Amino acid sequence: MSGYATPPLRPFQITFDAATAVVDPAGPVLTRRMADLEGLFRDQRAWQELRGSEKVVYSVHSSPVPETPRELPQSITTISPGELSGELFMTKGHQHPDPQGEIYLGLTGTGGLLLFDGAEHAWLDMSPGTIGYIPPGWAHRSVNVSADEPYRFLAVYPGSAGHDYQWVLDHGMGARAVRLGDAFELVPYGG
Ligand code: PAN
Ligand code: ZN
Repeated sequence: MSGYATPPLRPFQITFDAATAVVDPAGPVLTRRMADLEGLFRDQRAWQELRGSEKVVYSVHSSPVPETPRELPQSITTISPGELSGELFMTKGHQHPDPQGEIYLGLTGTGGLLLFDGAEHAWLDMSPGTIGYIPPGWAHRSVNVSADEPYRFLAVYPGSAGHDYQWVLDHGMGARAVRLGDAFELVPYGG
């Protein structure tokens, strides 16, 4: 299977391999490279230079549960270790147009969940076994804070929530995660 299943769904089991992110049965797989991350990194000149890079910044493996009302889709995201002018590799980030909660479960590596409600930002450290709760109305972006290991997590979200990427381009995320020696720091979004 390589797409979403058609409701009504029968009960079924989904296995996933935390070491590879392979989901079985498989739904859609998304791969994000630099070219897909336009307008998101602070250093736009450095982004322009790397926009043709084949390097995968992150991938998203979904199960076949569709993004339709009353269903509960899931996906596994893997963010490569890396940075652009110090800014750590991250997902695009989005807001759910129909505000509803979502949970993330850390699987491998170490990362962070950056949340922004338009006024205030919050940061949750994520590692294997951590559940990060995203309340309704908080835009969210994930960041790999490790210098050498992929960060991988499971997301479970309401099928009717939708995904608004323009919101982050318009409002930012309140902060950015940048490398600081062996660690990282959060700096103001525009800084
Ligand atoms: C996650 C994200 C996934 C990729 O499944 O969609 O981590 O991040 P972007 O969608 O911001 O590129 C989720 O939050 N779903 O709602
Ligand atoms: Zn989401």
